[in-house]
Amino acid sequence: DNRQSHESRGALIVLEGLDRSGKTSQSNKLLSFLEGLGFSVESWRFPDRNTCVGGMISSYLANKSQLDDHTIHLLFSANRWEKRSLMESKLKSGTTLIVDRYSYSGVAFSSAKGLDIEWCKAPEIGLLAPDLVLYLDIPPEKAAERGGYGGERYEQLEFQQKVSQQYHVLRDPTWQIVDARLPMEDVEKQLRELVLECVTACQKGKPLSE
Ligand code: DGP
Ligand code: NA
Ligand code: NA
Repeated sequence: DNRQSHESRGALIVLEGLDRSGKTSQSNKLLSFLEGLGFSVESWRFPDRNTCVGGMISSYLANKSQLDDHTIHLLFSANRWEKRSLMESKLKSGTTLIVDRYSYSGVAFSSAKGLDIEWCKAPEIGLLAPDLVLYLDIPPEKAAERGGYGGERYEQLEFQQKVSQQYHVLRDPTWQIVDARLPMEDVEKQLRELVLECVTACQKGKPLSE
């Protein structure tokens, strides 16, 4: 029985990786998996293009507007900040969040443009810390072969190679690296185990941190 007792919280689980690494498909699969086990769970993604700030980001990504690199960096961060309080209340009320991209994308993509990495990290301070980061590891060349990029601003091999290097610098002990070249079912199986372990630890009282 996986129903939440009143004091147990949900887990903040983040998927990270290059464009075309399979994050979106895997978050959908994790959502159905956890729902099937009776957990309260939602799937989120950043950027959240449905807010005003998200609309500005979306237009920038589609090359319909031009913004200074620092400006767009802060908008991506603001887009996470505007969801922070909802995120906290969901987690505290026992809902697990599977989040497609978070602060690590923020720092990896902007520092790949040459912005100072510490400057990039600063606006993320105070956001909720993920309990688990699932990094879908794929060589940029392999990702580029997968059905083509959608044509948004960052979806170019040379840039994704730089992003990949920056992700490498950002790895920390909350990360689990999964080989995203494996068949989808194998990736899914590994993610399921990692996620279950994490959700259980959070239910048992692992504290939420910033
Ligand atoms: P997606 O909707 O996951 O395809 O993300 C859109 C693009 O924006 C993708 O190339 C990754 C990039 N991105 C996501 N989050 C951030 C961020 O916080 N900062 C920057 N600079 N780029 C980001
Ligand atoms: Na994309
Ligand atoms: Na995606």
